[in-house]
Formats: sequence, structure tokens, C-alpha cells
Amino acid sequence: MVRLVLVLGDQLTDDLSALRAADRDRDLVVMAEVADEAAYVPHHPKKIAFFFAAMRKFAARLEVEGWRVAYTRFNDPHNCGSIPGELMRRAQQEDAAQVIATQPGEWRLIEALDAMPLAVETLPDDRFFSSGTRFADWAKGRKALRMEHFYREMRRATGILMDGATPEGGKWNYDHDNRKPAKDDLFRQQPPHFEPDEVTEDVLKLVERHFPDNFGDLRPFWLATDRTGARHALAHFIRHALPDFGTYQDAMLRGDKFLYHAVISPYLNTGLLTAREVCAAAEAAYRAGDVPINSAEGFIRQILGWREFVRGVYFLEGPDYARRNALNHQRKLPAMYWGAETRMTCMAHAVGQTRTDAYAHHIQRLMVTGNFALLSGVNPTEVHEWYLSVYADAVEWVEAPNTVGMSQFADGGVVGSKPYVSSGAYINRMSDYCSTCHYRVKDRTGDRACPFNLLYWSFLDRHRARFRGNPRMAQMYRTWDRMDEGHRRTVLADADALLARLGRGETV
Ligand code: FAD
Ligand code: DLZ
Ligand code: SF4
Repeated sequence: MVRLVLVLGDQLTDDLSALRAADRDRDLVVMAEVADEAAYVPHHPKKIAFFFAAMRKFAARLEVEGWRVAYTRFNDPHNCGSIPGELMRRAQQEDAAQVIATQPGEWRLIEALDAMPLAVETLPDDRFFSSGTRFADWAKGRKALRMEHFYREMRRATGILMDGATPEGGKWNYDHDNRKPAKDDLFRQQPPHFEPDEVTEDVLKLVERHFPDNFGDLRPFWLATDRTGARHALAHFIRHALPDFGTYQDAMLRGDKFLYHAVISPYLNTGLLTAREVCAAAEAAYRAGDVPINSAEGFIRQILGWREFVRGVYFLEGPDYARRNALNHQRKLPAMYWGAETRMTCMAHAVGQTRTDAYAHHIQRLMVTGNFALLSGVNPTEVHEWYLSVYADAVEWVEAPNTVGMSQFADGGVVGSKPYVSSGAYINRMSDYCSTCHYRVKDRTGDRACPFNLLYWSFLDRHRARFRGNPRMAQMYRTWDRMDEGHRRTVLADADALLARLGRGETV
């Protein structure tokens, strides 16, 4: 009897476990562009187009390789609008009762598959270095889960950047050499842009028609939508940007959206690239002498360390993870996140490039938009839904731990041991934003004081009971407590006034 082989939009990998388990001569691959996936948050139009175009091309490739594929387009009049609905429709058409699936990357879909009246065999997603079981074993009995410890174990287990039993170069982590600000450089290479072909152009027209009001610019559309393009993007990064990745990984510039970042997360998260091949390419460049250790290690840590770690946390913590709100923050997400006017240059730039490119790099996400939401007490579920919507690389298993955990501390300290908060001084050190800002980064009080300066102290003051015993925050509280009491009162009053303006929807 024919079995249905489900391939989701983020499972576009040739040796996906579901495809390996299936019989090409007998089984039917099911892929579907459905309203439930395309509209459960208001995705950026570039993100929807990227997923649909990549899905169509992957389906066409499977057919060339001899698979029978039932592919449902978004505007097919028979489209049931959901993954379970499409599986049921195909099951009736084919008289099938069994489904083979690779575990989805989101609890919502795992639960939907579990609830189906068909026999669904869900296989582990082994495109990752670590399995859920391995992570759970590592986590068992630990008081706190720390990425750095997990990362070292992964280095040992995989042998990546190892010299026998010791880390390559003698150190596990070279961040000490990193974190330099960058200067404008007209000759810095930009990530390759890919002209839409006929398949992509069809998808762009469909997205224009069906999602006209979603936040974000659909055109110019420049992402790769197949494996060949994704591999080209990877090779370009390794050659042109990886050598400086480490040194400048935290830098931000008004005139350069991408700096030395890889811009490969959409390809990794859909499966067009695998984590193994990306780490292998970076390690090979290091061993060939083309890339210094601080960059190779820093980059590999993001994938072998952070990416695997947050995935482990997402599945270990369970389906309620994305809704946590440990700090009980309730403010609505300010309209500036959806492009409303702001006088803050850093926010305008981070949101602006999110709108045009469905991309912002890690420090923009963490220390600009994330930092501002956390300091001003925005409800983390709203923050989570924003990040899930606006980035082309956003799938919940990776987005939620980064947003709810790392950036908003809403998981109470599972991902990070302290909240990532900073005043304007950090942004000023790492970027050229402040020199053109309405606000003054050096001002600590008053109408023109940088909002980060006001909100930073008011956040620490508000959450003193929770954080004062945290050894990593003791210095911050000592600094605050040493300030003159009158000054402290002014800071808190100015912060309250700013928050009130934000609450009234006034431009900040
Ligand atoms: P680079 O800086 O060049 O890094 C290389 C690769 O390392 C990335 O492609 C990515 O696969 C991996 N990586 C780097 N940092 C992380 C991290 N913290 N967690 C997991 N993988 C990492 N990443 C996503 O892939 N999807 C998301 O939805 C997402 N949401 C985020 C939300 C917030 C609030 C924050 C602070 C970070 C988020 N990240 C997310 C992590 C990180 O910002 C992106 O992976 C990175 O910006 C992607 O751009 P890049 O390919 O140029 O990355
Ligand atoms: C992100 C996305 C979008 C926009 N559309 C689809 C779709 O129509 N069909 C599909 O199979 N997958 C889509 N995806 C990706 C899924 O939402 C993704 O598989 C889940 O987030 C699980 O990780
Ligand atoms: Fe951002 Fe403050 Fe600098 Fe303005 S002064 S760009 S608000 S950090």
C-alpha cells in the first residue's frame, strides 16, 4: 500500500530521514503551500516567497530523481489550508493510511501530526549534530544549562577544530580577540544576490496578490532558492567574509547591513545547506591557512554551539516555552517595530533593514531591537511573534529560544545566566549610529538623553529583587547604588516619562 511522505517547507534536504525511509517506487511525497503555515503570524513577504520558491524547486528536483510528488500550490482551489488537511486529502485520493514524517521543528505541528487519524511514523531529524536524547542526557542533573559547556562537548564529540583531545590553537574560545567596531569600507564584499528566475517570479506575483499588507518589502528579491545558489552563497562567504567574521562580528554600521556575516541562516534552516557541510567548509578554510582561528572558531561556535544548543533547549523545555513571561512584562510592542517613525537611529536602521531584507544580524537583533523591547518591558509573546514574522530565517525552534530566552529573559534564565541589557554606550562603541541620532548617547537625563541610558537603569531598579543576587550583575547594582540619590530619582522619572510617551503611541 502507498505511504505518504511528508516534506515540510523547512525540510528541503536530499537525505531527509523521511525520504530515506520511503520507497521511491511505491510512496508519494506530499508537499503543500498552506494558509495555516503562511499566515499563523504575518510573515514578511520575502520569507513567504523564499519558502514557497524553495519548496517548488525542491519538489521539481525530487521528481527529476524519480519520486512521485503531490505538490499543492497556495491558490489551488482544492487546497485544504493546513498540513493535516492536505495529508487527509491525499490519503483519500491514494487510499493511503500511513504517513512517514521527519519530526517538525515546531511543537504546533508535532501536536497536529500526533492528533491525525492516520498512522504517522515520525522519524528524528538527524540533520543536526545532536539529537534530542543526547541533549537531554547532557542536560540531566545540571543546575544550569550553559552553551559554552555544551559546545565543548560537541567539539570533542565531532572532532571539529580539535587537535586530538585539545582544542585547535589551545583555546576553546577566541572571543577575547573579537568584538571590534568596523569602519566604512566601499570594497567590502556583499553577499551574492540572486535574480529571480521564472519559478521565483511566479511565486513573487502570488505573494503580491495574497499578502499585500504584510510588513516588509517583497522586491527586490535576492535570496537563493535552491541548493546550487545556497552553496554559492556559502562559498562566497568562506572566501570573502569569514576571515574577518570573528573580529567584527558585533559591529554595526549605517552603510552596511551585512558586514562580515554569512547570511546563510535561511538556507540552513530550510535545509538547502546542512550544518555539517557549513562547519566542514569553515574548518577546511582554516586548515588551508585562509582563515584565522578567531574567525573559524567564532563562526563554528555559532553553528555547532549556539544553533545546536537552542534547538536542544526548545525541545527539552516543552510546548509552553514560547509563551513564557518570567519578568511579567505586559507592554504592547511599540509601532516603531512595524516601521512607524522613530528618532532613534539604531532602531530605525535595525527595523529598516528588517523591512527591506528580512534580515538583521545577531547584534542588531539582540542589542538593539531585543534590548529595547526588554528594557521597556514589552510582552515577550508579542516580541516572539514579531521575530518569528519578520526574518527569512525564522522557524520556531531557533527563533523562540533566541527571543524568549536569550533576548527577553522570559524563560527565567534557561538560555542565559543574565539578561542581555545595555545602555547606549555599548551601541555607541559597536556602531556609527549615535553620531546621527536625535538623542545624545552621553546624556543620562533630560529630553534628549539616549532612551537606552534611561531605560537601562530603570529596568535594573524595577527588577532589583530578582537580579540583585546574581553575581554577574553585582557590579551594575553597585554602580547604580553609588549614584547620587537625586540623580537616580531624575533618571527614573525621565524613564517613566519616556515609557508613558511610548504607551500613548507618541514618536520616541
Ligand atoms: P552569522 O552571524 O554569519 O552566523 C552564522 C550562522 O550561525 C547563522 O547562519 C546561524 O545559523 C548560526 N547562528 C548564529 N547565532 C545563532 C544563534 N544565536 N542561534 C542559533 N544559530 C545561530 N537565528 C535563526 O536562524 N533564526 C531565527 O529566527 C533567529 N531569531 C533570533 C532572534 C533573536 C532575538 C536573536 C537575538 C537572534 C536570533 N537568531 C536567529 C540568531 C542569529 O541572529 C541569526 O542566526 C543570524 O543573525 C543569522 O544571520 P547570518 O547567517 O548572517 O549569521
Ligand atoms: C515558514 C513556512 C511557510 C511560510 N509556509 C509553509 C508552507 O506553506 N508549507 C510548509 O510545509 N511549510 C511552510 N513553512 C515552514 C513551516 O512553517 C515549518 O515547517 C514549521 O515552522 C516547522 O518547523
Ligand atoms: Fe540608539 Fe541611543 Fe545611539 Fe540614538 S543615541 S542611536 S537611541 S544608542
